[in-house]
Amino acid sequence: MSVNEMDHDDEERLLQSNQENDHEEFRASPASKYSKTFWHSFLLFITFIASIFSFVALEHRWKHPFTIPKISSQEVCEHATARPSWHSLPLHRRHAYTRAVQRLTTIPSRLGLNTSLYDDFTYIHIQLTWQVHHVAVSLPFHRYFVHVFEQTLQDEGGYDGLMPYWDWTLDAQSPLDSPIWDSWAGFGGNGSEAADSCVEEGILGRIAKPANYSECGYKPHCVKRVFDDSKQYGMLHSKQWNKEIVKHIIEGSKTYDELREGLENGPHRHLHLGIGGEMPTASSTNDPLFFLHHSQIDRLWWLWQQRNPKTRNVEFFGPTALSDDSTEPIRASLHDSIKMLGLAHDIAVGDVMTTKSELLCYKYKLEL
Ligand SMILES: [Cu+2]
Repeated sequence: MSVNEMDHDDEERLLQSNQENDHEEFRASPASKYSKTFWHSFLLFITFIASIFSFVALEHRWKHPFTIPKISSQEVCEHATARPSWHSLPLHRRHAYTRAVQRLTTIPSRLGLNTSLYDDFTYIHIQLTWQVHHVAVSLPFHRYFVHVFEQTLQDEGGYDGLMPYWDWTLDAQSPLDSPIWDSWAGFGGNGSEAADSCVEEGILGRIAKPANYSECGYKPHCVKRVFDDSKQYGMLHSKQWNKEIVKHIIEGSKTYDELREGLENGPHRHLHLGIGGEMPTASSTNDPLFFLHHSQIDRLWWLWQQRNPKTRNVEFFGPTALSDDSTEPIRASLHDSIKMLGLAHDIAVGDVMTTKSELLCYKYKLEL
């Protein structure tokens, strides 16, 4: 008998005995057979559920490679709180705000960059500059951008208030005396001549490495201000952002595009130009004044909307970033997406047309 034959016989005997055992088992205990089948199916079911979960998790991770904080999402915003005017905040609250901003410069990037969470905002503003300025989406983009900053200040900067706005019309008579320049309860003033226009006081002086990105890419540098005392526009161009000018735009703009254009090329632009230095560039976000300035622009759009909310809360049109390259004019739409490049979720313009929505929940005082 060969070795192979012996193996074959052994195998057959083993198989027979197993089958007998199986039959024995079946005859002896039908319940245990059922319980075995149950456990097999149960295990299969668990494996199936587990694979679905891991697929969903992987898919999510692929789409959102960074930890994106949940942006507040109320079912209905019933009690919107008013964002405060910088001028109305007590000094210690103003200081607390600057401390929270400062904290963001010490927290690692949410985008996975080698720089800070604060730098993320500048990085994104530079990346998107050509898509979000001088086009219809300019106002909704900045509304959402400021909201993401406000949430970040609250969640990671330890700030327990709403985003303040800088109503510069209150300072138009005497721009240099604005409380905004205070070095403890504000953002410091003009750049220092001795330091090549770098701002050395206030929060910008306290930050070890003030800014990491400029229009040219990664470039650690100080933040500059070069106040412009223009003959034509006045100190810091204040003749272009006083109350009369703003009133004229809000009361005179019949359409969204007219308002957007009036604000963006008027007070908005002249404030950036008047402060000078970093402010009139794509990396203007490096100057923390950016967010208070844009909160104010957001407020002016909001005030215009309140004058006819039914129409103006859905009125959105004007040029898009693609208009120039296309033979057919492309119409801006409420479905246009607002990208946040991983800093927060992308949304649609329609999601931020009102500040009392599933996404946003704030208001401003009604008076101009
Ligand atoms: Cu901008």
